[in-house]
Amino acid sequence: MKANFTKILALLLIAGWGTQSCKPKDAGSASSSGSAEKAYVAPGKYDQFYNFVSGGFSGQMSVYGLPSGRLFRVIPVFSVDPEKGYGYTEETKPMLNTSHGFVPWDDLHHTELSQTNGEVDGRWIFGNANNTPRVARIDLGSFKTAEIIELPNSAGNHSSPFITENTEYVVAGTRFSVPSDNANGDIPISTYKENFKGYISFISVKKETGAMDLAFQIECPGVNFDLSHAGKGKSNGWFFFSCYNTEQANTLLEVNASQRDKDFIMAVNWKKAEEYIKAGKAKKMPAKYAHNKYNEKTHTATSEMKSEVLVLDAKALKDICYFIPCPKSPHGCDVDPTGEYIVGSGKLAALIPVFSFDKLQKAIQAKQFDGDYQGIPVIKYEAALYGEVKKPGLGPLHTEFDGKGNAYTTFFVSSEVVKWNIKDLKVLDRAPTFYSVGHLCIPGGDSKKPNAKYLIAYNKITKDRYLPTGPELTQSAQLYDISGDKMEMILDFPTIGEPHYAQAIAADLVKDRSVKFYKIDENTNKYVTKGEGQAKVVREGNQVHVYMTSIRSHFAPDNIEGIKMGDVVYFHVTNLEQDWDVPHGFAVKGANNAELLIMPGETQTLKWEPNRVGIFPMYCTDFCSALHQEMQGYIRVSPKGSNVPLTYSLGNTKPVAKR
Ligand code: K7E
Ligand code: CUA
Repeated sequence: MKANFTKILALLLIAGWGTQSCKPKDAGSASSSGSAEKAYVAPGKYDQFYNFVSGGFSGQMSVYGLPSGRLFRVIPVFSVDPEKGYGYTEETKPMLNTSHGFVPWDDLHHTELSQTNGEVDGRWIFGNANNTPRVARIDLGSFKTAEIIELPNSAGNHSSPFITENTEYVVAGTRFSVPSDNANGDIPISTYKENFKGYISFISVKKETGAMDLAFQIECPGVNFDLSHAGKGKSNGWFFFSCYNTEQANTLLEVNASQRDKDFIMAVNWKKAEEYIKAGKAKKMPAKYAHNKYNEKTHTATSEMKSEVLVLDAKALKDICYFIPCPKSPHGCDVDPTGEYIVGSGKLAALIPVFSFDKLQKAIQAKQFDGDYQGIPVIKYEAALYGEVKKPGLGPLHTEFDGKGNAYTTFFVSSEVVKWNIKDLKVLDRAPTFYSVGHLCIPGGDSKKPNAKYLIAYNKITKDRYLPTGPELTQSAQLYDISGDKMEMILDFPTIGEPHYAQAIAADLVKDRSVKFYKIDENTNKYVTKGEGQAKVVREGNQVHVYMTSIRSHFAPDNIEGIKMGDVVYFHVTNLEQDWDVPHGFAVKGANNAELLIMPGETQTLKWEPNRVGIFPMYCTDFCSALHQEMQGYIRVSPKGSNVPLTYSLGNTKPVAKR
């Protein structure tokens, strides 16, 4: 019977993925013009919310306004971005350094805003790199990636970057179990069960500055950690991770990791883990991981390679990790605003189990265990279960909360959002999505205080919803008004990359902290030029450093001669503007590089190795004034060994460069 059930669900999943067989009946419907007004934000008016949306395989995070759905910015995080020079300038290259060297891309699935007392505070937002495991912190003053930390002993950092209620920790669980980094990894893959381990990481976050550090890891059985959420309120001090592949399969997971009737949610007592760390119970493990920081004064990133991590052994310590059975291949793992209810969403389950934190605590005290799983106690399902939502839909993935006692769960296969009551577990409303929704977001929807005016569904497949654009169609977001009893769709907009999780926050908590420009007096970049009079060109062997300034509407200098073949030229361009919204760009013909896009008061460096003799134009790429098109210059490149002296000028001045 069980096997049959699994087969049916598997078939449904396949069908849903490929052909839209589960397309809702009223799939053609759009929001009516009346409800469209609710999403209308008049030209010149501000939106009520910022929406920070993960870009999936774009590796970036995009920022939209709600309710308008207008795109404001794409923040480069894990992927190079030629538009902004991120990962191309000498200053930003170190941000993408890892133990594998420079990695120009990643897959960002989840965004998580910093919290104070369980409420979103608008200071930072975190993002996870799913491929080469990393966590990034983005500063919501500058909307720039401020810090990236790599995670050792991990592969596929998926259950991340979820945070505790005062942002004490950002956690990250490994999706792929792997042999630990310091073990011999040159072993048969079929020895998974003996040799592969699952590590979860706790990254500490400094209260004032946001500075991250890898505080400790916990070594756990080799399963796949999928998602996680921190306890809050009464369950603060605990973390919950969904795990699948408790079968420990290493091949054909779609079959082999769907065998067991129940997988697990792992409850982690992180306060206890902290005590063990203090008591010296962790072992120091050699590990290699990069920690990259961007400095707002030098406008330069640095990358430091770390060599050690503290590891606690869940099995030996016995009381920091517990497994709670959860049907079946759970994905989302969400905790309600009170901290009492933990919702597990089994992708192949026909119900949603809701666990009770109080019952979990009692079960632990009374040792209501069903044996253990590789040395970790397994709590009896019924002992931790509050109840089950019956027949909610097909393929539940993720749940958010409105703070009024309701939960909203997405269903990938049946393409819908379902609203249900947490207390009586009754379904209250369903709304179709177009199509195959993954994550959803309610502003503050995973915090203690949701701001539940809107719900946004992020859809994987759009099929016939937009104009065709070749073989790949856009993914999309759909906005619902949830202020009433029934969900009402009011807007539908395409997204950048593949959206997974997103978070939203009241605009007032972010907009006033926005940096307008950088003070030129505080610029301590090694190559800053604080005025046109200090602009210069300096030769150091075959390296030529151009200390250049930009201001509306010229560069200083704008004529440079005496560059020779074989030279490596560094243009250190300082934008002298001290006004909001006046970046200058900088590009040179033939440079194997992106442009620079330099914010007011900032210095950025473009490296150029000319490959031929001749005259090379350079120009400003950002339309900065009426005479932007005049903001240009020339560089003369001569043959190696030529005796053309190194000179530079602006207007009539033509000083000879000092050696
Ligand atoms: Cu469900 Cu990677 Cu959070 Cu996507 S994950 S949907
Ligand atoms: Cu500066 Cu255009």
